[in-house]
Amino acid sequence: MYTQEELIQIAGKFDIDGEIDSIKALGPGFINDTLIVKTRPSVNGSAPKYILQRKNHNVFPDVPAMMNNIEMVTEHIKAKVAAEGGDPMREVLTVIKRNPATLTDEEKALPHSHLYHKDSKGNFWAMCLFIEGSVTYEKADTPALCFKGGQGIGKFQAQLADFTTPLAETIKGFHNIRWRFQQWDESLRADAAGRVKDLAEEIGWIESRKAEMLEFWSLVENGTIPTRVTHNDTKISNILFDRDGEVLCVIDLDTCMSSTSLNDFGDAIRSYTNTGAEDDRDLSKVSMSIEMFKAYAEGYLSERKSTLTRSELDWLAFSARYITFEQVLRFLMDYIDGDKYYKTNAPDHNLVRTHAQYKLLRSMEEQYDEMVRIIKEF
Ligand code: GN1
Ligand code: MG
Repeated sequence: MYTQEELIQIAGKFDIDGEIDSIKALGPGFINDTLIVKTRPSVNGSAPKYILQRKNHNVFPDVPAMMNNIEMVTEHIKAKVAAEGGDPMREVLTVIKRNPATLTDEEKALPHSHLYHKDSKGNFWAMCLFIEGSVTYEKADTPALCFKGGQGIGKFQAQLADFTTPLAETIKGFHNIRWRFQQWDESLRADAAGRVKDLAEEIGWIESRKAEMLEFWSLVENGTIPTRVTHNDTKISNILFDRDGEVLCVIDLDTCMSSTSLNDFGDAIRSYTNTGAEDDRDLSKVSMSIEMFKAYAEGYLSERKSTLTRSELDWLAFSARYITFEQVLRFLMDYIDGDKYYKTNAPDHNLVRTHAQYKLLRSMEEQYDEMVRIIKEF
């Protein structure tokens, strides 16, 4: 826990305009701590706000390299937006750098030290500009919103299609199911929280799908499915919309790195189309809305149809099952590990998430033929 004074001191390490008024928690992130920094109105009346984040260095072992990824990617998109006559301060995140006056000689010698602050407790902080008039959703309430979200992710991928500088891998094997199964075997063996004995059914859900998931991933490994710069965490709450429902920009770029574009599609379907919550205790509420699937796919393909390869199009519908399966595995694995990765609000929170995501996966499996048909239609 940090006091308001400590937070003000941390925020002061960054190059912000104006005097800090308050710093408060924002949003339900599972990994980082996110805060909003408000400033007092200046003489010209402006009072910019900032997003201050404590980056979770247990999850992201190299925060400086991650911040460098984010800086490079956002600069690339900024140039694109500006060239197209858009507003580079609203249509892409703006990384706020360190106030140069606060950088010590020791810090200056470290890589990318202008992009983060490491405090006396050993925690890492980074800042970006808050975009005024932006809204986020935890759940898509209309097909129109799904369509826009699909367009937004499609556009984001398109803006980065010609980005060729290698990006650091911020989390090893993030959406690599072969690696996840290695971690899984390790978790089962360790049984750190003594929970494995009660999880025979859930473990069966994972093991029974292992072969089909690895089969899909081997197509990425052998290059049949290409690798591109992707976001890797495209849940609906990671998009900022304006008040008219238009996409402003994609946020939470911590996992932006090289992977298959299919993961972005699959993860979006996992979150946009869920008729319930990701951690719904009432499983009767959870299912995949085919209407929302159709709307998202249409929006996404309106931006990407001509640039995706045959193999990407062929596996697009399956990617939703792949990522949802991976999420079931990750929540269950964290439950088995004793809740080390995701923030939880109850002792069984990760198990509740596991069940809810499994219900969603089942719903996708049941509607799979229809999903494939819809993609073909587009
Ligand atoms: C995490 O960072 P956040 O809270 O948007 C997680 C995603 C999961 C998601 C589940 C770095 O997303 O991979 O899909 O929770 N991010 C990381 O809601 O693990
Ligand atoms: Mg994230």
